[in-house]
Amino acid sequence: MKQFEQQVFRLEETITDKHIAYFNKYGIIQFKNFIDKETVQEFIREVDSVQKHLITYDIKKVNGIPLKFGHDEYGNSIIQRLAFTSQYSQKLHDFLKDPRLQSLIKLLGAYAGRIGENEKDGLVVNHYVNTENSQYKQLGWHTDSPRDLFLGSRILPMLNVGVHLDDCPYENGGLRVLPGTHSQSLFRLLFRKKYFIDNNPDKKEVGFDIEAGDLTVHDGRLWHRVQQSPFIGAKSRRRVMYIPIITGAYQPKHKDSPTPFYHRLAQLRLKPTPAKLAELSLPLNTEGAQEARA
Ligand SMILES: O=C(O)CCC(=O)C(=O)O
Ligand SMILES: [Fe+2]
Repeated sequence: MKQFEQQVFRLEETITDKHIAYFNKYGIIQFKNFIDKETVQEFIREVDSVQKHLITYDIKKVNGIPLKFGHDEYGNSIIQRLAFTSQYSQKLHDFLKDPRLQSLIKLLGAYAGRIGENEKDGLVVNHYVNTENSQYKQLGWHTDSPRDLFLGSRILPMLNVGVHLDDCPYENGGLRVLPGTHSQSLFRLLFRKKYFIDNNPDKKEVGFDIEAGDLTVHDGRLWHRVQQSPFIGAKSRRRVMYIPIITGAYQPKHKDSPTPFYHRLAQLRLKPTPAKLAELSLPLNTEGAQEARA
């Protein structure tokens, strides 16, 4: 693996060749202060009101994507993973049109990319907090690419753009990645680690000092995980919005969309033997066949 030289950038109006070169090398890039603190608070309020709406109306899935429910440190119901959040918030919908976000599409190189507001899981909001009843304290090693695995031998690149809504210095846990693994072989993408069940630190992993308002972009093929916070309650809180930037055929989701296999994969905490993966991918193969041929 390439020696990682950690650098932090700023995204003024558009991304630069320097950003692109750094990203191509490591598969991850961090931008400081992408949104200011006031906007962070505004987005937190938006997310809270979307959450309230979904809980009030007892909505468990959005466009086929299951929401993950849990409790905060006061015992209140919270949603620990929201999907398609911008479909419930005009402010978040408008934010996705920010030209600086659009400029990130350049990180896909020759691929024609777009912000997948209505595709994949849409705008995701993850909410990690350590409490007795929290379902979501950490996330095991994975790449974001398994969905594409059996659509053909070529995995389509995608970007996951994280907008961080809480401070999370390295010591608080948070995102850990193996830099450079975005350009690995298909075999390594499948089998470097056990998908989602392996939570062990890797001696080559790197983490970040994140401040609320920072932006991270990682390549979907990069191995990454979320390290649990050593704290409990409010101090362990970590909320991140994820925006998918994708390529390939346009595949919007709608209210009758089926639950895709990669959510079953995460839910089953599957050991990805080739036979199991092939078995699980069957419904997806049918669903995604047109995309693979396109
Ligand atoms: O919370 C994070 O920073 C990463 C989440 C993640 O990797 C995922 O939801 O696929
Ligand atoms: Fe991920």
